[in-house]
Amino acid sequence: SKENVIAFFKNNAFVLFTVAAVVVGIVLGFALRPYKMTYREVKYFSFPGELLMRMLQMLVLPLLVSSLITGMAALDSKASGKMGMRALIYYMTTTFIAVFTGIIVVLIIHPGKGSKAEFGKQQKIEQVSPADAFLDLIRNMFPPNLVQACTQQFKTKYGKRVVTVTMTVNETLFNSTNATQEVMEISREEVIPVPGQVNGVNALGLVVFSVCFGLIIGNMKEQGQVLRDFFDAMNEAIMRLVAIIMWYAPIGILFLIAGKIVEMDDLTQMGGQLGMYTITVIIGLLIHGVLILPTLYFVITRQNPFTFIAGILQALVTALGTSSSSATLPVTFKCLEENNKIDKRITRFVLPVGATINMDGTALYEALAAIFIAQVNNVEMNFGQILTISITATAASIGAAGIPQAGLVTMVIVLTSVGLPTDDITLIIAVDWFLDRLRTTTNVLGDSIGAGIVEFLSRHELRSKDVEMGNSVLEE
Ligand code: DAS
Repeated sequence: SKENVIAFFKNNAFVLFTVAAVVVGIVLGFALRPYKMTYREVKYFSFPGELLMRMLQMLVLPLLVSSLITGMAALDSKASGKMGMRALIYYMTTTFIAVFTGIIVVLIIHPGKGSKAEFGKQQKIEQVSPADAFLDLIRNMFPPNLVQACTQQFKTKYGKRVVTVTMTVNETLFNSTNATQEVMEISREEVIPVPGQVNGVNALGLVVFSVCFGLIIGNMKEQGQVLRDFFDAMNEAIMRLVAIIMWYAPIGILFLIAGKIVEMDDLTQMGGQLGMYTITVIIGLLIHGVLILPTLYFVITRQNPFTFIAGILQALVTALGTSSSSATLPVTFKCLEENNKIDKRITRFVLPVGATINMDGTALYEALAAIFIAQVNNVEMNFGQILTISITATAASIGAAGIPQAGLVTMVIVLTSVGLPTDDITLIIAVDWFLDRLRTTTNVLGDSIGAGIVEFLSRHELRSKDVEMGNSVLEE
């Protein structure tokens, strides 16, 4: 019917605009590079992109809290327990597969080959044990001050670049033995605001709180009704705001990408080891995103994974443009619910948690980068060290906030755990802005496919709940 055609065009117009924005952004960026803009000019030029980041980020906190609370309150504890288990198993399995893929790829390609660098710093660095990293992760699940968890951030600087880190990472670093000293020194350096930078929140702590709170008010009968209605309405209102911001997204993405290309370092730096390293990361992410995750989806659901991916294209492009999985969260919600028709009880529950703790791209990246740095320093990693790297890379990906270049900072945990020099993070900074976008896209893909798989596995619970509530079955 005519309405369908219009709806179809509307949905696809968004995707078309967004993809076109990426292309135009790249072209515009390269066209403007010869003019060698000053720092201030780049800031002015990227302003529309900065605005998009701020708008999306503005929604993340209320969206995360309201969707999780309503999502949990809508399920009984047995059903949510089962779904939670499924989601956690999916997150852990895919993260480990990602780490494993990263390690295999970097060992085979060996991008750090031919390095003559002396490795003299080893003695100076004390090791952070994987236990430290793990304890910090748990510690951050319980923020002592909820208001602070919403606002606290921490900026740090590696070389020329400034990175924002949330409390989650902050505490991990500050509490870990000798890394403390180094990070404190770094944090004292001058901090320059960069475009696209967003405020961090301790999302992990808020997720834990919201899950518990939602479960409680779900069991509170009439007394809890006012709270359930409140968060339900809040969630609905936020999603309407998302719909409006989506119209602005292509413009924002265009300027985010163009601005980044204008200010990036010369590509000649990309030769040699760094170039090989970039290619290795790309190959690893492709294997995970194009091969492993779609296969997993197909094996479990028997549905075409690429139709599913087509539905979330706009979220993937937004991830590419913003390099932040939490800023992308509102778009991921919209794509999965509207295009892929994933049940809201699943998305509300799985997506906020996924965007916070499930980062396949980051996990793959951290393990790969750590081994690359070892290769550059001519250090052979033994099996035990590789095992340590895989554990700390997993913890570091869970602890990393969904904001630009957070993964670069949590690298400190991985490197110190095997006694590699943290200073060498500067070796990979030049390409991180680019690789960050790719791993963020992989992170968002992993979360989305996870939502699809958990929905499929939970179809019986969803259906029986529908019957019990008298809803029209399998419709929402
Ligand atoms: N860019 C982050 C994200 O949003 C994670 C990272 O830096 O690896 O997913």
